[in-house]
Amino acid sequence: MYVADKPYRILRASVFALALIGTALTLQMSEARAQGGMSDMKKMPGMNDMKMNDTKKATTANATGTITAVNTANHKVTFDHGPISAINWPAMTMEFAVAPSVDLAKLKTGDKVNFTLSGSGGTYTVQSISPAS
Ligand SMILES: [Cu+2]
Repeated sequence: MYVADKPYRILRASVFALALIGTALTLQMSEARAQGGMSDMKKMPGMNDMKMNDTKKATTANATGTITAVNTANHKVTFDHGPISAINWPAMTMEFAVAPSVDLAKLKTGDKVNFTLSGSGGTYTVQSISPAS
């Protein structure tokens, strides 16, 4: 009984592992697509451009999400966020670097928040976080 059961369990474990890899790849692809979409997104001249030394345009965006992790040591926060139309991103869970001015001590997992992003290309930094009503 046990011997006959074992190959099945190994097979099931393999299928599960493949499913996980598939999910990871899909997530990476959607992230890449979101980032690729950046290049033809708004290239609005704005005040932010004046602060930038590089040739990329800075974009700011507002987003809403739920905090799923607070990484105080690296000053990063993970959000399960909704679609961010300003930068053409779908809803996803991801970690962001947070500006030093934002106090992470006030934040905790499960908080529903509004937050703002600033950055260019695929790299965005959270500039502010406030409780969502
Ligand atoms: Cu995202």
